Formats: sequence, structure tokens, C-alpha cells
Amino acid sequence: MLTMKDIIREGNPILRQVAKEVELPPSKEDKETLEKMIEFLINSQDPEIALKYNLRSGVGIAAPQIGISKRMFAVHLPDEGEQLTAFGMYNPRIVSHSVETTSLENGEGCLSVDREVTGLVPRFSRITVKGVDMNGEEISLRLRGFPAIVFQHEIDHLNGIMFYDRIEEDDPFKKAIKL
Ligand code: UDB
Ligand code: ZN
Repeated sequence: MLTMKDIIREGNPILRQVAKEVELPPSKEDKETLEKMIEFLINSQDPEIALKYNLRSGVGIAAPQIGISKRMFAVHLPDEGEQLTAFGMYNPRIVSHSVETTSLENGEGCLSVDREVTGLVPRFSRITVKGVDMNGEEISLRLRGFPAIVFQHEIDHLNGIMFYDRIEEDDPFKKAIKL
């Protein structure tokens, strides 16, 4: 199983690379990698397992964060009873987004960043993401709220972007565009 020692930390140049498209249909190896990433998130949200292995409670992880520079990521949104709970995606792309932006009010963190970075991270309020799901099928998702933010954070990793790159240097608490 994946643990925190498998997570690549900031400073490693892999996190700054633009990841390569996954060849489709996904290979057995790529599928296994994505499944391990989902398993990591599920474990990290299980209080007993997280305590035992010292896992930070993760909601998303992108392949470059485990040293694999390929365009795939996993998310696991806690509860909500939505179908989105545990989800893996290959070659995601944001095909459209709102003009309105939003931010998590307490800023963002990252599994690859072992320090607090303060400031608001502007994100699109709503996005439509297309890509290929775990079954190898082309899908389109319309997202808003926290899921939309998590997807944008993970897609940024595939492009070598860290959340703090998006914090306004001169005004870290600059408010989002509300319409
Ligand atoms: C996270 N977790 O996984 F609202 F139950 C963060 C860390 C960096 C703090 C581990 C997180 O936000 N957990 C969380 C949030 C809730 C409710 C809950 C658990 N990431 C993922 C990451 O680094 N992916 O690369 C950071 C998030 C910041 C905004 C979106 C992703
Ligand atoms: Zn991250």
C-alpha cells in the first residue's frame, strides 16, 4: 500500500513537469497505479488506518505526487452520499468553466507540501471536466463547490502547478470574483 513515504514532496522537479497523456485504453500497470492511489485516499480517511500509518487525510492525489509523470488522478470526497466518493480519471481536461471564481476560505494545503501556506487560491466556481474513467469510458462531469476545487487542484498537478503559484503575491487574501 502507499504511505506518506511514497509521496513526492515539493522541491522534487517531477512536481514541476507537465505530465504525459496516458495511452488508452489504460494498461494494466496504469490501472493498478490508479487503484493504489484510490486505496491510499480511502485508507487516509479511515481513522484507524490513518493513525496506524500516519496518513494525512487526503481528498485527492495526482500521479506525479507518487513520482509517475502521467495524466491521471484520484479523488475521494468524504461522505455527501454522492456518486463521486472514490473516483479515478485519465487524461482529464477542463472543457469549460464559469467566469465566477471562488476559494476555500482557509486556503489550501497539499499532500506534497509540509508547511502552512496562507492565502486564498482562486479557483473557477464551476467546471466541466472530460476524460476517461476507471472503466475506460469517456465521461463528462459538471462540478461545483468543493469537488470542483479538488479537481482543479489535481489537474494543476498534471501541469506542474502548485496551489501557492495561484496566490496573489501582493495581496494573498484578494477576494474571488463573485457575480
Ligand atoms: C488534501 N486534505 O488531501 F473539507 F474530510 C488535503 C490535505 C493536504 C490537508 C491532506 C483535505 O483537504 N482534506 C479534507 C478536506 C475536507 C474534508 C475532509 C478532508 N489535498 C489533496 C492534495 O494535496 N492533492 O494533490 C489538498 C486539497 C486542498 C484543496 C483541494 C485539495
Ligand atoms: Zn496537491
